[in-house]
Amino acid sequence: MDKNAKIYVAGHRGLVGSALIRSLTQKGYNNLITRSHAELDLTNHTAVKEFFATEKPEYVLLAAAKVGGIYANNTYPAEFIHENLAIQTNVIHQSYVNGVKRLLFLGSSCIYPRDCPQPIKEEYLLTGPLEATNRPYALAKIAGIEMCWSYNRQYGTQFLAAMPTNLYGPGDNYHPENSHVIPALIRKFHEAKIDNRSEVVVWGTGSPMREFLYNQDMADACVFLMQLEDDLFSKCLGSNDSHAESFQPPLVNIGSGSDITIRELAEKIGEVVGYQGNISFDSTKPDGTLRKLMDSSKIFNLGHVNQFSLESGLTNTYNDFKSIHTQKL
Ligand code: GFB
Repeated sequence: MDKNAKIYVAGHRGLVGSALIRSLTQKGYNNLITRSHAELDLTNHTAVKEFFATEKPEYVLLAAAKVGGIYANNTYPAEFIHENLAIQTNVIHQSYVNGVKRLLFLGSSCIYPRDCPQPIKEEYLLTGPLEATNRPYALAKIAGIEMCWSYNRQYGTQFLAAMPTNLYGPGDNYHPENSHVIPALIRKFHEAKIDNRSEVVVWGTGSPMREFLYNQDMADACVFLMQLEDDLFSKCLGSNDSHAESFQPPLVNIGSGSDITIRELAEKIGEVVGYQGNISFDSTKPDGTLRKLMDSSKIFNLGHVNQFSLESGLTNTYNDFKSIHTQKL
């Protein structure tokens, strides 16, 4: 990508999108296009069509999505499938119509079957039933991957899907119910510390395992992929042969390479926040998938290296939480 290339970051105010802007700016890209939700509703076909026809971006990073944790996915399934299908259909199709050179479509590790062998390789896609709590979201994202694949096959586009593991970091959503586990627990532990409460209740049994990646590492990995030389980028696009014996979707996993239990995570967050009380578990709340550690060797073998440990990432995120949210609580 040329430093002056016109790059559209969809979802630039989100957890990944905001980190993408930082990463691209830091690497010298100076022609970034953004639109807030109020300026451009990506579920509106006509608005997206007009935006692409006017702006003609050369590269697209599709980080706009309806996202949330286990409770939000389970409670608003219609919104998760409808909004995600609409956003990605409009952006991917208009990217094709307007000759976008490369597009990166972001999803999530929940696209993989619930009971996958671990660590999860890209080719395990569509090999088994999905986890029920986030199936509508996962199916929308799988449709997006298939759309990238189909357009590459029929139109010769260069559309790649990147599937991050569970993400966290500054700029996250700290809502008590709709958020993911890290921002939710940061808030719970912080409030318990401030109120001198002796117990924090963590959802589920504490035994599920999760792999976590800091949002800046995710953004740097995305920019790394977009900057690959043509031959390496083409390899990431997998196989365009629909009759190929090996199943190779245009898919790259982006993870940290290790996972921990929710119990261990809660203890770590308690330490970062400086909470002295007890931790208990509410097993009436869903656990979700028991384990979803991804095999990220594809991107690691290309030379990408993550920079942030879980400890340093959690500390940065807690500082972000305090700076932005303490006043409002
Ligand atoms: O982060 P989370 O909602 O995402 O939950 P998933 C991870 C684990 O943390 C689950 C437990 O086992 C939860 O039961 N947990 C414990 C909590 N306490 C809390 C809490 O206070 N809040 C939350 N949210 N969880 C999401 C999917 O699944 O992962 C999305 O729903 C997406 O579609 C995302 O794929 C990456 O890993 O279970």
